[in-house]
Amino acid sequence: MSIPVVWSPETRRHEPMREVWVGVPTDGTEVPARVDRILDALAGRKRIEATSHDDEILHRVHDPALVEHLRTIHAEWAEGPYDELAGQDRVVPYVFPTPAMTQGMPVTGAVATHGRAGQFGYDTMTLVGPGTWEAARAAVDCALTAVDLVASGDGATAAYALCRPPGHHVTRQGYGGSCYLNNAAAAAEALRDAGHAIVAVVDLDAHHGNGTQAIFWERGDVRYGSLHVDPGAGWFPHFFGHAHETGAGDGAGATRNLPLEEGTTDGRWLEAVEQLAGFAAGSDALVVSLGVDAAADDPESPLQVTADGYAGAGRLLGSLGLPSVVVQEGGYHLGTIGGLVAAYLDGHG
Ligand code: SP5
Ligand code: ZN
Repeated sequence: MSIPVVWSPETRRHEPMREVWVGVPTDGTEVPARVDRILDALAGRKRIEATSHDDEILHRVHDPALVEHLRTIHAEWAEGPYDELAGQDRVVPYVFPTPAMTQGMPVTGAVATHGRAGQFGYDTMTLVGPGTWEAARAAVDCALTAVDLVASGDGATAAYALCRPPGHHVTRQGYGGSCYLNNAAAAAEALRDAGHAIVAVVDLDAHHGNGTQAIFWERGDVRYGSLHVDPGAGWFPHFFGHAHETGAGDGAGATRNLPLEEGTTDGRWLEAVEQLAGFAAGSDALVVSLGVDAAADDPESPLQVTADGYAGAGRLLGSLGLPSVVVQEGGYHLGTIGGLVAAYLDGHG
């Protein structure tokens, strides 16, 4: 039986328009058309619209203050003078209370909207616009509906959630990297609730999923394994994703990072996927963070993976035979993303 596709029309409502990169507005890459390109390529599969879920799971993987911030911040920004004064209709932070500023002192929440933006947003590339909340929240519903399908025992041993915007860069209390809410983390938490004692998250996106890693860093019941372009070679998210990051406390040894050289092609990439399949083996359920931005045509990464590579990854992870929720992450080349997702899902089976 082919893997069903869970989606929501609401996920089209986030329109990033711009990403402020090194201080300069550039065109947004994580565009609504991604949804339709992927849907087109998956036209032959059973399609299920996401159902609404409450915030209970979301509030366990995120600080409720982050969730409330994302729900309300754009309306608050729109009431302020930012569009009129600065020509900026979307939320962009500019001061960040990192340790460079705080030095361990108690931090008092900022009153100004433009100050508060930097308490939750950790980069300038991830703007919040009028439909961002609705889309991000619908993406979480896609992930949770996919878990329902897999957990209900009605025959679906795998389901694909067409989540947009993506989520793996979102930590417990901070958003960035074109992500707002961590869909894969919500799926992993929901699979735990469904009775799966150990859940493995395998992250195939070209970038390290620092948010998912952070959320489960000290937990032994959710493992996180990722292969990605080496942050040590100068790539986003820069500060995380090195091989020496392996978890702490109860989660010691439950994080695995496989940084890859720029230009990595299918052979070496699939060896790394095989290592991650070994890392996930023995767990009770699987979440795949399926970014297809490792592909050769993708503008956001220097990895050189082909559709055959993604099909091979699907076969390696599908052959674990675990209940699986495949969650969409990145992938920005509109001409090829649909085919890459289809290749992975065909391989996973
Ligand atoms: C989910 C996901 O794949 N997020 C990746 C975010 C990484 N973005 C890094 C951007 C670095 C600079 N890009 C310049 C292009 C500006 N449009
Ligand atoms: Zn990515």
